[in-house]
Amino acid sequence: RPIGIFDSGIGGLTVLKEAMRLLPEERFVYLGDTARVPYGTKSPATVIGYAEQAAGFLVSRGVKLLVVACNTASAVALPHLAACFQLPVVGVIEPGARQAVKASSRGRIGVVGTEGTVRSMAYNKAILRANPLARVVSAACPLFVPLAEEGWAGHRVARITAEEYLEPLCREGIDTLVLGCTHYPLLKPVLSELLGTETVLVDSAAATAVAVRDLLRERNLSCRSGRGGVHFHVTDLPDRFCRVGSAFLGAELTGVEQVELGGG
Ligand code: DGN
Repeated sequence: RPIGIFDSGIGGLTVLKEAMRLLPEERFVYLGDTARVPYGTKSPATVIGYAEQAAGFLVSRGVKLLVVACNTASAVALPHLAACFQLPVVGVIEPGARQAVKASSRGRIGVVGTEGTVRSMAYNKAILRANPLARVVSAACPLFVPLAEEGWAGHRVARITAEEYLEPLCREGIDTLVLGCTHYPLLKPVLSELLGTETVLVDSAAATAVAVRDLLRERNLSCRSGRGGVHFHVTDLPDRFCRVGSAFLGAELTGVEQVELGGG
């Protein structure tokens, strides 16, 4: 059976990329809710409703495990999804938070994400659960999303934007920065140039792929001899998803199917 993975749009492809790299024998079903993106600016109630429908679609495809690749959806909807569906559910927050605690030398951890993720304090709480002595500062960086989608992650506009957003975190003397949004791994070069080598960048996408592998092993759900592969679904026309998404996945996107999610 395949692994189900959803996001509000193309961003979750950064999580899929890491998961496919780590688990090449597994099959994946990906859903990008492109008709309703962004989730990052919406209220928790709205995001919970969207996430339930997205998860329901994947569960109806017979997936064995659900990956909530969207940070915003993970931040507000994870307990609801785990209660609604009878299968293991992995979000991106917990793995990213644990990785940050491990990587941090002085426990001064910065978190960047969408407005919804930052407002939820989900990373702050998860980090403090793993290290009650940590000091967490967070900042919403909404402009990083369109910059990454525009292919401007390496542009000077991205550098100036990052300087503005990260200035308060730098003032706090962070030693670790969690990239708490699916789009931010694309800005890694700009961010590491800005923060210098002493600040560790934690990529929630990569940490989540490891958590998925560990959970599959633990539950005896790993596929040992498959040929892998992925089937893509979107809720709006596939054109933009294919064009913009290939930079996120690092591969061509083909055979993308448009679907409708029930419940409106
Ligand atoms: N996928 C979203 C996240 O990781 O929070 C970013 C895109 C969005 O919905 N704004």
